[in-house]
Amino acid sequence: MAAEIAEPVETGRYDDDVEELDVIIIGAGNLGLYQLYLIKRMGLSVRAYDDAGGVGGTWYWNRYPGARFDSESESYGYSFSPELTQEWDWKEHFSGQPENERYFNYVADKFDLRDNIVLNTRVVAATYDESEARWEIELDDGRRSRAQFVVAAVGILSAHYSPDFPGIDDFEGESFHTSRWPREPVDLRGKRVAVIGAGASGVQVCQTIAAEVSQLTVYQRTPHYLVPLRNGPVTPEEQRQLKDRAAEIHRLCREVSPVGFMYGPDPRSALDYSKEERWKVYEELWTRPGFAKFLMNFSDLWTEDAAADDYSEFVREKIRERVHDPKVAEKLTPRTYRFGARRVPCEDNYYEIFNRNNVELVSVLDTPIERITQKGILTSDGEREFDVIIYATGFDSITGSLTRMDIRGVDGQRLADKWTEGFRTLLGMQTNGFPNLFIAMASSFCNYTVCAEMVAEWNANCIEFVRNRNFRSIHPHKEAEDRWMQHVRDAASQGVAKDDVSSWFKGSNIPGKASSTPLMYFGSLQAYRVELLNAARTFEEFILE
Ligand code: N01
Repeated sequence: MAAEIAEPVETGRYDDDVEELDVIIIGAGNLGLYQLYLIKRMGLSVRAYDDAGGVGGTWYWNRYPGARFDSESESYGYSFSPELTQEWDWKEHFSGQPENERYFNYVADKFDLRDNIVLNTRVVAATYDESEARWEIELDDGRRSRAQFVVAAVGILSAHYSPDFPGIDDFEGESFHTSRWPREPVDLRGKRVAVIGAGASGVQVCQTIAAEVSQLTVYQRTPHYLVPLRNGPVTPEEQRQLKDRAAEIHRLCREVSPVGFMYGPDPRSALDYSKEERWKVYEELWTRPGFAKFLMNFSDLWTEDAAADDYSEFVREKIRERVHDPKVAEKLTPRTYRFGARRVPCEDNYYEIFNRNNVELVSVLDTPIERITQKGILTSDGEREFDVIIYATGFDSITGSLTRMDIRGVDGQRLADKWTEGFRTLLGMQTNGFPNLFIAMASSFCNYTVCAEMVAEWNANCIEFVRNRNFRSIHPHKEAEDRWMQHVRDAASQGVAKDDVSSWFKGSNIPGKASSTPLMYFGSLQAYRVELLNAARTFEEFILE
């Protein structure tokens, strides 16, 4: 049943130098594919461009060993088509990259999207023509296309980031970034491998390769709180039950869980119970797969300081139980911020790899990386030699993939200039001075597909509204942006969200990036949905021309 991964094909057709369209979509990943489906269904001319050689976005690029969902597969799959949900069999509860890539290819085929997708093609610039109220985009091969609307479905984590270590080009071995992993298999067996970065990507790589490499050295800066994933195959009986429950699962994700998962929080307050009672609840939930162990937990773990402190100590205790050497365990234990202040990665056997003789943990807080050398990595305690260096150093999130393009709005203003002091939008959807540009970031803090579907639907409705009412363009008032950005700041000012730790949620993981305003919205998904519905009720926060 699973679709084969299509070979990269060039599907765009150009009769003229400049193709005229109704809608241009930048990106053929999770959000872009659904956006394309919706726009096609409206009968508009549309093309999606993607610099990847295939569809799937994140699940095309992040093909490093061990890459997989940490949302339950059935909640990460689209909900818009009951037929698709019934046809597609997820093989694992937390599906791996190869199957995820097949899923998005299956979607592209099933909904006949391929003819509208141009692969291997990067959008380098987009310029708004005020006199015609149309965008013109320039592609990396010099071709151009024009459309009334542009949906930048470029993904929240697609602009990969590599620190500017001195000597990075001197290294004579092989180097890879997790997010630009080659399509051809990389043989790491018996090699001396360094992994720089210990976030979700680094953790998945390390636990997957530790047993096959001759030496693994993990360069960690800030330790994460990690929770066990507890993945497993979906049995035929579970498959049937999941399909029977599909509508309910999708409703839970959209309407009940504050963060788009298939389970809701316990409304009780942790602080109403004794420590013994609380830790009994934590222990019971700890046996559950994925995020359930904290998303089904007391609802105030994130908002009440004392509750957050308590749960953080519980998770620290779990780390100490699994790592034999107390000094190594201490290096792996977060002390400077609370559980949930950064995106929590899941793991299978990550902590146990540090009990192996061939794995070493280097805390770059104690011994900073000074330079990359011809043979390996030099830290303040000396040089270690490697055959391979893997950079698991993350992303210039949310804004990075937009500001790397030359996007110019009204009066030639550059988007990158507008956001020098920080990210400014209304609802993460549009920004003043850039009419008819949909940022399409799914930037509510939640299970990605759940928010991505809402965002794509909002964009499609908005485009329909503008066209049906014979407006030329839409973009938000500055005052509306001010209101929204204050709301975003307020939502991030409570509980663990206010902890001071480097995070892609805020942009503080990138040196020099403005990080005073969060890039993500930390209110509940339901609050975000109400904001979206209200905005589309009257569009009074928008300038319509
Ligand atoms: O990136 P990260 P990621 N010197 O930013 C370190 C999603 N995702 O690719 O913590 C030394 O989390 C950096 O150190 P520090 C998920 O949403 C999902 O791992 O900043 N180290 C950190 O350890 C996730 O949150 C899955 O101090 C440096 C690491 O690099 C998001 O993607 C799987 C450094 C970067 O960690 C990003 O995850 C994978 C330097 N100069 C990813 N600069 C799923 O399971 C950076 N680092 C679905």
